[in-house]
Amino acid sequence: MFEKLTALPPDPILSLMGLFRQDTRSNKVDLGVGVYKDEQGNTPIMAAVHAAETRLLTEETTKTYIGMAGSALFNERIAELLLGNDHPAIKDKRIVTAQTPGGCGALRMVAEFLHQCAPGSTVWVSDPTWGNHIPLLSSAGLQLKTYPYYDGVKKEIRFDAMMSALEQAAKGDIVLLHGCCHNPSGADLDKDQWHAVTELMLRKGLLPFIDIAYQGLGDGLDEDAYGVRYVAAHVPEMVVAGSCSKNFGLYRERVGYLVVLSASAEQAVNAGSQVMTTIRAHYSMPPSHGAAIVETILSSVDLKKQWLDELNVMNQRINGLRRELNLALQQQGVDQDFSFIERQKGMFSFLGINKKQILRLREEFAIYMVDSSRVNVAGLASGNIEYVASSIAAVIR
Ligand code: PLP
Ligand code: TYF
Repeated sequence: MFEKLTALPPDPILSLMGLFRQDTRSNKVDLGVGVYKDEQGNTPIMAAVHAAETRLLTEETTKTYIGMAGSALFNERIAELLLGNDHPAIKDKRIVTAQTPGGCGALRMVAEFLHQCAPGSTVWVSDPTWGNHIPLLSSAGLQLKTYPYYDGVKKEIRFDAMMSALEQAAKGDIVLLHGCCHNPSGADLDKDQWHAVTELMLRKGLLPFIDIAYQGLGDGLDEDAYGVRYVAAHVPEMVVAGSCSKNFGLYRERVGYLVVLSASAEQAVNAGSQVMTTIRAHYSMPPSHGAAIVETILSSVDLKKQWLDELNVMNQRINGLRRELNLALQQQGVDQDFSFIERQKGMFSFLGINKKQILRLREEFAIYMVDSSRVNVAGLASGNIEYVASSIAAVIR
């Protein structure tokens, strides 16, 4: 059965991680995979996570199965973190939340659920979008179309072109939006743009699908959730796929969640039963440990404060590195304007350099980034920023 198989291309981001690991040069810099790094280049376990784990170790009493939706307390706390405590969608019991294996698990379960509701529906994704969106959504049977999003020359959102494309969408089509910290461009919708796209989706009967994997790593937890909260307050139905990988640093524990907003509490009950059936058909129940950590942190005043402080340090470090990289490039006397790096949000920006220059950075300077020129800003540090800036200057001259 397997003898006719051919090898498929690897995930370009994860395979770059492997190349970086094999590189023995001591000055190597990893700007590839989107994980947060501290000044020393480590991705540490957050202190609040460690403290919550210690509590769990002594207080956890059973390892029996949890249900298909995961932990009810996790689901309640995470919905509050996403939407805010007093959101009408929560008060009106119009949402169903389920703990999932990472944001990827949430994306796939939402896609399966949507395919179950309306087989073969069309999802509009931004051009460009995160590479994994394509297999995660299309493998569930959804059709993909793209709307223009990022202008690589002007370094800004192509908002008019995006709106014109979405005007062509048919009633019932799905629109995938990044809640904040757009991966890969770092260019986010502003408030007026969120209002306008919400109005368009309402008017045309489109279903909003928001992927939020970086809440708290842009401007702050509430600021980064502006779009999700606004859309949820104005539309009858929407779906959300969220991740705790970055903002809790729980990557390998696989913690995420999905939210389905329905038009009424009665419809939410039915939607919930459909979501659980979907989950049952795939993995039955999510892993517990990571979500138990999140729920412990969000249920404790002191652990929550500790986590918020740590998250603030992370987002301030990223925003500081954005300013420093722009400044360091200016000091190299480059002709290009890199001020867009300062305006963009989250871990990623496109440097806007070509493949040859990217390869030269990797081979000659041991600086790694994905082929699109997307860099993970969090991979910079005061110890390497001059080196990175001078190397970029060398290859773009
Ligand atoms: N969505 C986006 C845009 C991402 O960048 C990520 C990245 O890690 C995810 C979803 C899902 O992440 P995970 O499955 O690791 O929680
Ligand atoms: O875009 C990134 O770098 C992160 C991490 O298959 C990631 O979102 C990359 C590839 C992948 C899963 C996660």
